[in-house]
Amino acid sequence: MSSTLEKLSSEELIKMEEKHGAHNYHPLPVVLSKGDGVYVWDVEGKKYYDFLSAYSAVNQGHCHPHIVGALKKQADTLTLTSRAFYNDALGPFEKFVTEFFNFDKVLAMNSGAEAVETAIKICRKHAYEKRGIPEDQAKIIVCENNFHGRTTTIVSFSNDETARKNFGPYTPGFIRIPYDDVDALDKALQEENVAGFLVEPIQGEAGVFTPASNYMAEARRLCDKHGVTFIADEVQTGIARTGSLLAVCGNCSCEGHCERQEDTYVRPDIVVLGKAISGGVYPVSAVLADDEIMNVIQPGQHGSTFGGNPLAAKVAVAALEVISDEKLAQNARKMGELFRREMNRIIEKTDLVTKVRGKGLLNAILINDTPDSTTAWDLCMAMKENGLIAKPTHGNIIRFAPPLVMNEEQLMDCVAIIEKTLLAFKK
Ligand code: IF1
Repeated sequence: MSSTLEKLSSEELIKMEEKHGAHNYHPLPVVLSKGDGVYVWDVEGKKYYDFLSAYSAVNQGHCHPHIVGALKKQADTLTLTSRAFYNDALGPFEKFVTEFFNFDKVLAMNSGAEAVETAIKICRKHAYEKRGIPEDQAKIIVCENNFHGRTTTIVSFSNDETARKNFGPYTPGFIRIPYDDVDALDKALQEENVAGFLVEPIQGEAGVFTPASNYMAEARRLCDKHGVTFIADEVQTGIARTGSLLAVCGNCSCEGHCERQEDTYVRPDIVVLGKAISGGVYPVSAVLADDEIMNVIQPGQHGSTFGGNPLAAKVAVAALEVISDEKLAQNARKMGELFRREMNRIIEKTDLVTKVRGKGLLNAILINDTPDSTTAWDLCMAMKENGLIAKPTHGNIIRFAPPLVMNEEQLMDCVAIIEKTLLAFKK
């Protein structure tokens, strides 16, 4: 048995995962052992810019001292009570979060998928008990190319065969429509027993598809017109990633976290949060809603062992304080505009990239090759050699999502690495 003190190489650690771990991922061959702010280091000590941020969970930067400090302090005090009893951390977390996002109530869970499942359950229950939809008949509208997690119910309404094949039988009660298509939404809302519309304000995994600027406002208008619950999945786009506290509204009603980005203020009925609500320090997710909707959940009807535990509560409050105190939404907006300007400048110099799209610091470039080509992967491998790590999503699209604490000098350093890699790349 090798001693845990023995320093294993990247190669040895990759082999160890291959042998002992399920093969449910195909990571880039880099083995990280340290993170600080926008940087990560591999086991051999090579330094990289992190341009994925653990899929937008590390918006506040790796190992942010304020968040890690909150974790350490609470870890020495009380980590888990279960909800069989009260504790002195959950109430203050719930007060902080509901005031931060301007909703009456929050239901804390652990993973993003759990929070999406929670939103689906609340939406269905509210439809039966408050909107008179016959029990077991509720339908929820979702979009083509959605990604909301990997539970059996969630993959039931996915159209990504890799994510859903051979996981049936599938959960019924979902209608799938094209994304960013207001007419298709209006038509689907006229079907019988529609309870909700679940949508990502920007489709992340699908390849950072940014819809028309009025799509969320139109979704709000149509859900109001048909009396349907509007559910925004902000697990990836939320917590300042797109230049606003929440992507759905393009601003937030709580002054100070970000200024108005769109001229309309869109407020969903249910918001789903995860990832960066804890700054990537601890699994925390949450569902926000007002009393009229949230109060359909009564004691014993939903929960989880770790949901809203003291450690999660303290970490999440600290993580959100960082978002506000360091004005990360404003920085994401400014750095994102600079990044897309620079990417468009580079696109003029190479036929390898056809487009850049995104909002705030959630961006992606489209590689001029087929989705089944290895070009995007090979480019990520070349960028890794040049000190920047990112990973393709769906074949020929590379997502770029650095921590929101990135400053202009660091961003321009990353642009130089991307430009150097693209201009030197030979297919
Ligand atoms: C993986 C990407 C995928 C999400 C949205 C809910 C969840 C996610 C909008 C579920 C999770 C993660 C999952 C991770 C890779 C990453 C991801 F889009 F961010 F890149 F897969 F699509 N809603 N996204 O993006 O949250 O249960 O994971 O906490 O599964 O490979 P989770």
